[in-house]
Amino acid sequence: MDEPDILRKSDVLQGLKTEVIGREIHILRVTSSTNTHAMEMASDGSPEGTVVVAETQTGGKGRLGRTWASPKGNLYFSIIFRPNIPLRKAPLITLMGAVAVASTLKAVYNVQATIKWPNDIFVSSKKISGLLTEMSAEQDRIKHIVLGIGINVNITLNALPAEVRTSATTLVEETGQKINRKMLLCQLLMELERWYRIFLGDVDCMLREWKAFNMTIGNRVTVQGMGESFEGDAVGIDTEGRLLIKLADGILRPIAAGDVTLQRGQNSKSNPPI
Ligand code: BT5
Repeated sequence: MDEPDILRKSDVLQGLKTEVIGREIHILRVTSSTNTHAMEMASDGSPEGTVVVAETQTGGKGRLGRTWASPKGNLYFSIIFRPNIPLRKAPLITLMGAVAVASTLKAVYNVQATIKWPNDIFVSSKKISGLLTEMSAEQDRIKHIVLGIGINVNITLNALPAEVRTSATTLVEETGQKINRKMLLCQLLMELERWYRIFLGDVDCMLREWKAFNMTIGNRVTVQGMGESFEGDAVGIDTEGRLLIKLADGILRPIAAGDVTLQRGQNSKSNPPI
């Protein structure tokens, strides 16, 4: 007999009102990483909008070699994009995805989600979702981008490794209700399609929404990465999605990658560096 809460392709397709994203969808019981799977499919020619979902991942990936704990009961999925945009704009796909996740959580579950640059979604100062973007490019041309999204949904926090448990939350925890994962997945894919369209036509509109959800700008931060660490004030975001840090001498330094830790107590304990 089927497990009651298993995602089925026919159910998802029935609930999905999109034109591109998820029209080709692969739902797996288990894979090492939906991102790795989708990157392989993209290299083999799978079309834009192809989605790979897994009930659990044995090697869920975070950024910079970190891991994403992937017990059953959450959502783990990756989407193939083939945008006709300059390479330097590729990081904006992560921001676009974060806007879609945060706005779905707000619109459907009335959960106040905030985005921590570049790829974390927080609720009640705890991490509920992380995004991982991977890309294949040649010279200045993007071949494909895979956007992977993990969201903690119906698990109990005990299902997460001890070191993550205190800094993580789940949708069931935040809403007090067991979540229909099929509906959540459909809503997310529809919102992703909406924001992907907006992003392609009007980056500024997407960035305005990102700013409305963000928790990073306006804070003093420590930036780590590229073998250095420094402090500054996060004052804005540029049109390539780089975080603008104002240094002590007043100079603005754009950050394309790295770990940002917020100071002034906000999440500084519960929030591991991204
Ligand atoms: C991320 O990395 O947050 C990106 C996570 C992307 C996961 C999705 S799932 C579908 C797709 N397939 C993949 O293989 N990956 C993507 P980062 O910013 O590096 O954060 C990783 C850190 O988050 C870890 O070092 C832990 O501290 C914490 N963490 C790990 N699992 C977590 C979880 N389930 N909930 C909350 N925090 C977690």
